[in-house]
Amino acid sequence: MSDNAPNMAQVMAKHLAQAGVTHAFGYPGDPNIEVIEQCRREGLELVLGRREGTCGFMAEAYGMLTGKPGLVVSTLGPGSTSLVNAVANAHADRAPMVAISGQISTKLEPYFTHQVADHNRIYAPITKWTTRITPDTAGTVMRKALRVALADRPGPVHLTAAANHVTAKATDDRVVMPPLKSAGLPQVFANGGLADPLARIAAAQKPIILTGISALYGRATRQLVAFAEKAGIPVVVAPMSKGVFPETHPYFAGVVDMACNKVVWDFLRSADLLLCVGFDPVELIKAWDVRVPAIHIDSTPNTDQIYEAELEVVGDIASVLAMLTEGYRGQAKWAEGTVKAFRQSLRDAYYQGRVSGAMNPTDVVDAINEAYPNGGAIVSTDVGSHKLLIGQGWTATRPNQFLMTNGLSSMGFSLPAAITAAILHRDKPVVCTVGDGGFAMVQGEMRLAAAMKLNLVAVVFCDESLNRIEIKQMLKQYPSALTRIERTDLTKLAESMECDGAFCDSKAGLDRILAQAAKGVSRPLVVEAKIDPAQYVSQF
Ligand SMILES: Cc1ncc(C[n+]2csc(CCOP(=O)(O)OP(=O)(O)O)c2C)c(N)n1
Ligand SMILES: [Mg+2]
Repeated sequence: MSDNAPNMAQVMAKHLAQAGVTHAFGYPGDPNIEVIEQCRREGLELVLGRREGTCGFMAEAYGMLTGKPGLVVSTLGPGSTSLVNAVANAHADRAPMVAISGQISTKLEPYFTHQVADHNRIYAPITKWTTRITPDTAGTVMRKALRVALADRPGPVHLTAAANHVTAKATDDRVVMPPLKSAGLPQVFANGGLADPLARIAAAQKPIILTGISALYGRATRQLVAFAEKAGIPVVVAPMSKGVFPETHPYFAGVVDMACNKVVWDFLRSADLLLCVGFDPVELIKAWDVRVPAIHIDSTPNTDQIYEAELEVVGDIASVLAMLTEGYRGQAKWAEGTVKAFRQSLRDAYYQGRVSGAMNPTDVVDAINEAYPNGGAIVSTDVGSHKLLIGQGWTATRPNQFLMTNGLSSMGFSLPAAITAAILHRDKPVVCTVGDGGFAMVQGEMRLAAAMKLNLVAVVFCDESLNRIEIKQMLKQYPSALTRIERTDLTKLAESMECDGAFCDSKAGLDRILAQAAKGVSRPLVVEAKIDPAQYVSQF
């Protein structure tokens, strides 16, 4: 170790910068200021969310959109415990993340009580890897952290950096990048029967593709489209991966487990072979109830066993699909018209239950589709009744233009995720859709959006209800309990945070607001969209 050897925080920041990480989302406290400073010196843009939990969602969305680890930095004790929800969310959503928390100095940690929490016990169950980083392990731990966070399936790693270690000279200071992408020839696993996926597909009359986040994160869109077109197979998409297959494509066949889910499940049940292409069962809201033979095509083996697959083709999903397309010799399995008729039946179900004279939830989704046609915005959604609707109703045309949590499904995700999208894509409009409950959890972040001058529109589905749960109380004929939420005047709230605000209670009113907003906003805009939630009941 030479005199000018870097300190531990420098080694950490250098690894992150070399891995292509461009932003650090975080909240400060004594023991992490050295990490923050070294990230700054490495050229990372620092983003101060208003609490660690939302900083974590911002980092999660960074991982989703870029495929690089989202970096979030917290202090010890209350900072690290505040971050837990977002790290757990990234874990279930398979988003690559490096979360770094400070800690009291090592000589106090074993017995001291003030602000000391045992990170290992808190984070181990909700990360792919949790460890301490020390000056004599810094390079190796960072290399492993990056590799683990990015390896399939991706997810979060949590590192604890003690106050006395961050400034100490690192003895393990080599900065070496591990491979950050997957490659390699696929392996085929079969238990008797046909071990040739092409022969198995050839034997099927009505195969359907069910795709999901592993295909999205595996950047397999081009190959997926080519295969669906050549083999003439309809594609059903899992919610978080919306856009992995263009929803304007003649072979698009809906989103599973969102609004009108019965229609989509019945369609899947009508297949004689399912091709599960990067479909991650973490997205299933209900138990799997499809007794159709399946082929699992994924970057990881079918270790979940949520569905039975007679054949597994495991490898880089894009490469597997390219090989299948190359080798496919048959006719198109489905006529485009049949898929179109199915889409129409899904559409009809989607519009059921409208209340005339009121603004229905589908009106809000229609207004967004019309104001930003052809997938002309990056859209995020929160969790609740509105999510199930957006999940089915927003027309996503490209990958990485849609942000949703459907693994852990934590409320409060949408706004911080939209902020990340707006930071990364300043040229594109970003529309955050969110319920009034979820918005109330994180609305303080609008101040950050204003400070960063983001081109962001938050459309709040205002029904004075935690509707998704209130509906379930109604179905049990229970009274609403803990599910009514008082109205907030969102225009006043927005203005107090250097944003613009607008109120509407009709589709025409919302159309006017969004037509203007779609041209670009000089300040972030909060739209209080007062809806009648009655329509939701007929869709779920
Ligand atoms: C952090 C968190 N707490 C509670 C829940 C359970 N939950 C799911 S949806 C929902 C209601 C959401 O209400 P709102 O944001 O107003 O959306 P709406 O259902 O009304 O569209 C609740 C409480 C959750 N998913 N996440
Ligand atoms: Mg609500």
